[in-house]
Amino acid sequence: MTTPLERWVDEQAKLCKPDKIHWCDGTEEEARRIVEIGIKEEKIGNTPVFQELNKEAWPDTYFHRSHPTDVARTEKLTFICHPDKETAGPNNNWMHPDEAKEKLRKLFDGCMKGRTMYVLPYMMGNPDSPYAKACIQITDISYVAVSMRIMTRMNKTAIKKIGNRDDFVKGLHSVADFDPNKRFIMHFPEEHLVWSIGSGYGGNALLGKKCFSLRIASYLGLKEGWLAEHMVILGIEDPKGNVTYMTAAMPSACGKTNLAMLESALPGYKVWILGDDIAWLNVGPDGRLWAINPETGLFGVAPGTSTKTNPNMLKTLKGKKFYPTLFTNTALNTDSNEPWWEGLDGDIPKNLIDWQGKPWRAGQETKAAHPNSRFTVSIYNAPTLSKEFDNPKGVPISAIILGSRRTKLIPLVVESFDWEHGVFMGVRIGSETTAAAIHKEGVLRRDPMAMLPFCGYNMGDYFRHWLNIGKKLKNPPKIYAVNWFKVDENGKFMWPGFGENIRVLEWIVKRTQNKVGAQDTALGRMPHLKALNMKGACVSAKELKKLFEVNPAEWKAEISDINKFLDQFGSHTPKEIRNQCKKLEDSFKKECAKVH
Ligand code: GTP
Ligand code: SPV
Ligand code: MN
Repeated sequence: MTTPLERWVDEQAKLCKPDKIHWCDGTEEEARRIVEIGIKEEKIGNTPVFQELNKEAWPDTYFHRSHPTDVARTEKLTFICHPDKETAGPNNNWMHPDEAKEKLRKLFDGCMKGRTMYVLPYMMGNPDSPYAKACIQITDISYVAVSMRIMTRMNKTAIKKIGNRDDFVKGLHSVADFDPNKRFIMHFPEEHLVWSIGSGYGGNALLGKKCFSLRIASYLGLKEGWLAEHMVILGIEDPKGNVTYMTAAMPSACGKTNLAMLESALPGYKVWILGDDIAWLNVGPDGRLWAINPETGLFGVAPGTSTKTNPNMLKTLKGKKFYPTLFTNTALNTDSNEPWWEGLDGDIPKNLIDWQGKPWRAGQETKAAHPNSRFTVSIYNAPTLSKEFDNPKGVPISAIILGSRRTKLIPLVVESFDWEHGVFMGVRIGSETTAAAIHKEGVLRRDPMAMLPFCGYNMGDYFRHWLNIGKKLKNPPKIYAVNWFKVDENGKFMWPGFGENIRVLEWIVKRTQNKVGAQDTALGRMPHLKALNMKGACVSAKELKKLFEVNPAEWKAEISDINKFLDQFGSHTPKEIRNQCKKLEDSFKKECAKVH
């Protein structure tokens, strides 16, 4: 007797017509064999899928160069296929499921001829966790098969968990011929199903990540009463050894991985990582919010990573616990066969080829590493991995941080008055765009809770869902808006960031422990400047004051932009959110917020 899983795989094979089918068991031995295939047999254009890097400097580490048109998530080609458009909301591209399937069935038909179909069974979350989900992805490229081993718990457990069930999470992926005109990432939330074709890159192709753990899972969360969020999870240990757990939502390429890996600039503090991109949040029986990270890997931005900005990441990349580590679209030092990117320590190597394989000289206008070049590495390699990482219950969350990249306007840190006000702070997140997705860089776009590209249903309903979760929490976390990216008149970052961010986190920890006061302003509660530990920081008193400056004229324009953004959700926008916006407007009318 065949199982629903076997039948499903069989149907996909009939459609895609691969030469071979390989059911992965997720072992290291198997991963080594698949990497060999990527080195010797599989190619993208003329480039082998994998190239081995300098073994002494980078053991078990491989370089991958993507198709030149395939370097980031493609939001324009990403669709949420609910039966009706209203459920998908104005935040998503929508196509009727029947139309989407008809369109893609033609593209999938025979797309794996001459190739191997890899069947990847994987768990999102510890299999012992009540919050974990059993999933299957099909792919036709070694790079994705190996990446999924790093990013998820890929092994036979998922097959056991699925057993005879039909409601497992299904993902069908093919790189096809990488034609950007035939590239689509289609989500069918009702069926827990993703169809992705034409891209081998990150969030487009590793279907456990953004496609399932955010877009589909956010919809499951709406139905089942939990939240799937684009958030870091971290534990902050104070000098007494108490650990405070928090999550932080920040749009793509706005500092999540760096925050999760933070090396404290304040003596006595330690930051433990539990996750750098995705958090699933559940209301526990104790009325607190509990977080698990469904992933097991880090798919992080390489440029800017150095021993100065992120020493723990470099240690993680050199770690040897889990096979293998990958670099995608960095530059290469051809003398030493090592990866290189802008911002890495040391002198610029003499002989470099850029991310497309062309010779590159210092001073050249284009970047050597693609700005969205990334590494894929196991979280188990991190020297700062929290001992709670595998805890099936997750960790209890005392604070939620909401970050964004704003060169003006948003102060260094502000605490919300309460849950509802905090949800509003999340709803109004706007960020200046980066290279993590294909669009013009440096333009402000509103990105509520950093979830705009990842919410699998109408965002107005999502705001309501956040408010409802708050009602179930007896002990809700405190909520904070932060901004590491304010610049001075010369365009220079005013806040040193990275390890220095602990100064803000320390204040947050002390707030959750009721050990420090705050001052009420129109925006929320701000620290008394003296309460921030600035010992040893290169920030003058004048600059620090500027980091908290609030300009009512700028806020007037901001509030009008927020309202315009909310208009598109019509009656789906909860009236509580509109009221919060009105309250903010009124308080600016009454007084100009000042920090003393
Ligand atoms: P995704 O993986 O796309 O979701 O990105 P992310 O949010 O994990 O961002 P990441 O930590 O990789 O940082 C993105 C970029 O922001 C990198 O170039 C970092 O060097 C830079 N960055 C991170 N933290 C800080 C900070 O505190 N200050 C400044 N100035 N830059 C930062
Ligand atoms: C992001 O863009 O938020 C990422 C990279 O984490 S990707 O996995 O490509 O979505
Ligand atoms: Mn991300």
